[in-house]
Amino acid sequence: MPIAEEINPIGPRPVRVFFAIWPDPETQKRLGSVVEQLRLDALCGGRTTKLQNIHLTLVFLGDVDAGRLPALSQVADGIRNSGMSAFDFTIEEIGYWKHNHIVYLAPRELPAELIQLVSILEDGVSNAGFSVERRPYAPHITLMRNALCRNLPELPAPIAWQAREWLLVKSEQTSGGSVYAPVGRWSLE
Ligand code: 2AM
Repeated sequence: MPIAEEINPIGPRPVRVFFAIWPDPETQKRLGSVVEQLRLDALCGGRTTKLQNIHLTLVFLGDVDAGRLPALSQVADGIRNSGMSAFDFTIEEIGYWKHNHIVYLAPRELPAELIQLVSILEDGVSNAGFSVERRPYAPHITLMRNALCRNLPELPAPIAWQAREWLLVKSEQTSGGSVYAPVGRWSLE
């Protein structure tokens, strides 16, 4: 029997985690109201993201051992101490990915600060020994899952988002869908 299992009979406990930014309650409402405004449930069917779950993922880590969470927080502490800037951006696009049946919102233009934060986070976590998916970053806010859409209308109006902090979030899959819980938060200056 491997030594690790003798010490901890339960073995490593994987938790699914990701770094993300979360909208403030007003922005959250505006983003969520797009579903109703555009009648997306009638148009595409599928499952609407709960208001409190609306977010923009920065870096997805997937399953990591729970004992490694402090190492992830340390990476984020180091980045915060190097003074990352707060930034504003605008959500102007709505789209549909056929391959995974997701309806999403996205910014048309990516602020330099967002790109910088993602790239510093990716470098930080991979230097700390975590594996990060190196596929091109496609920032998006998932609005609906299991959707089947043909043509989508345009977004009625742009939605402004002021990013002032970023979070490390734990994701649990339950029968009622994903439940997200923040593990840590770091402010942007
Ligand atoms: P999604 O909404 O497009 O599924 C929690 O699952 C967050 O991580 C979601 O924003 C999810 O994006 C994103 N995510 C899940 N799997 C991912 C992967 N393999 N690569 C990048 N992001 C992923």
